[in-house]
Amino acid sequence: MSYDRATLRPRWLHIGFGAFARAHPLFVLDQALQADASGQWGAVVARLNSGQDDLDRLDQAGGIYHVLEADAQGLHATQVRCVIATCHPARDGQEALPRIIASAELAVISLTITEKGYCSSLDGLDFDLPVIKADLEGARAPRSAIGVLVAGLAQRRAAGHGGVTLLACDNLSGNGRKLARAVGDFATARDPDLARWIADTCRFPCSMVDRIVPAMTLESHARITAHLGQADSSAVICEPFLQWVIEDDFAADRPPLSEGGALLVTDVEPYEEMKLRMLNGAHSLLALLGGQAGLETVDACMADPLFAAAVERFHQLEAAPSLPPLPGIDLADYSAQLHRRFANPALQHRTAQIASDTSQKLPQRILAPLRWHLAQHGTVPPLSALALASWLIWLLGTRDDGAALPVNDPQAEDLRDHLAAVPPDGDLVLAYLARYPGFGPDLAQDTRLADALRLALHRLRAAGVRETLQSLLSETYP
Ligand code: NAI
Ligand code: CS2
Repeated sequence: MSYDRATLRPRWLHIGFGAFARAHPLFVLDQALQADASGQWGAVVARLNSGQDDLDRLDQAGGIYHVLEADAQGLHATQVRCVIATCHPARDGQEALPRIIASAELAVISLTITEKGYCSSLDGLDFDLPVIKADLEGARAPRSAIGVLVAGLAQRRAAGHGGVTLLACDNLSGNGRKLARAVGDFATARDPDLARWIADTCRFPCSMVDRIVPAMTLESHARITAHLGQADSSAVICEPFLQWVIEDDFAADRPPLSEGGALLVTDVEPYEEMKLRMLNGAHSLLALLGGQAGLETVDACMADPLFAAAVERFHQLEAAPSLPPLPGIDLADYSAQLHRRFANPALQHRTAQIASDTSQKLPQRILAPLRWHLAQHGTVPPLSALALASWLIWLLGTRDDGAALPVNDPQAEDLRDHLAAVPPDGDLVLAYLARYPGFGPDLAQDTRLADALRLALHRLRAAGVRETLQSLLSETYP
């Protein structure tokens, strides 16, 4: 049912108005409002560093945009109308976002700021990051999402308003807890009383978010224009599937998210781990190995029996065994559904996109299940080892056919410098284990992992991805 936009109030702030935000949290909010708009849950959307143009274009379109679900049958368009204002610090001033966070009406802040936006190491806020150092020095207005949140929450407390719900929607294990920790660490460094107020009054529910939303391209914009009969520069194309499982832990009013299709539960972790290890783990496997083999999209990988078989084996023998049972969910069915979703030819989801920020993705996707295998069986799952070795090859720079690999990662420069310092007869794997922080102290010193990575690297370099997969898939597991 349509709702009256004029009645909406700025009650929900979304930080990180990228492709995913449009097709997932804001889409769900719009669906929720269609079911029940009595809570007046209007959204303000923001970006922090780049993308001011995106917000200007959304303003020009009156805050309304389309989400186009795509599959082999074609496109299905839905209008999203819940955005009532936009905010960008470069356009509206550095004080604008903290002011919105401090406003009495605001109740929810959701975030899709990518994994690196949480500015966290394996152990809380990463105080070594230049942006965090500068934000904490306080000589200028904060630029990191964490710094902006804390500045806004400080103003909110000073204004005497209650706490808000900070809803993390990025692909991280325990995303709400990570956000709470980063915000808490930052606030503690600024003002321990503020940190206590945040811990006492704000809530940071974890959430599992799922919908494949590839980055937009000129071709996808042209498809949308042809379909709608007009351009919509804020529109996105995504898959029809959508899942959002949210920990039912809100500070004050809760928007009617169940009515929008979200599932509210007491414990999100089993859903999160299932999705991160099965979907995202397989995505990273395909992105790294497929990209190294020269395959440009996920559906092209799935159309290749070798890669499809690798995903099946990865699901069955590497990801699924590491997961606790989840009542009502059959992991074999979930795997089959993922096969179909990955094979969607209408998405053109690029392996290079998924391979970006791999340093931020490996811990929750590949290394957590790998740790489980080491602890339970003392073995390193071979496809996971291959994915890790492939990323080392990405860092070294060339695909199997000699073309350059398009690395886009916040830790790439540091890792590459470190790898470049290894002499020709030196041990690249040891340098990789010692330098990439995602391994953590336990894995960095694990000789079983070092051996498995040396073997995987040797196979990939000597035979390339295809031949390595072929022989690996004919072997039985250790
Ligand atoms: P995008 O590139 O379209 O948007 C990224 C957003 O994050 C932008 O608003 C950008 O300004 C912001 N951002 C980037 N780095 C930041 C930083 N250091 N600090 C603060 N903000 C920063 O990407 P997209 O597709 O919207 O994905 C964003 C995140 O959403 C992903 O990293 C993932 O965690 C989550 N997600 C994405 C899915 C997808 O299929 N695209 C599905 C499930 C989750
Ligand atoms: C992908 C995810 O880019 C990536 O790293 O694995 O964004 C994936 O598309 C989503 O998590 C699907 O929900």
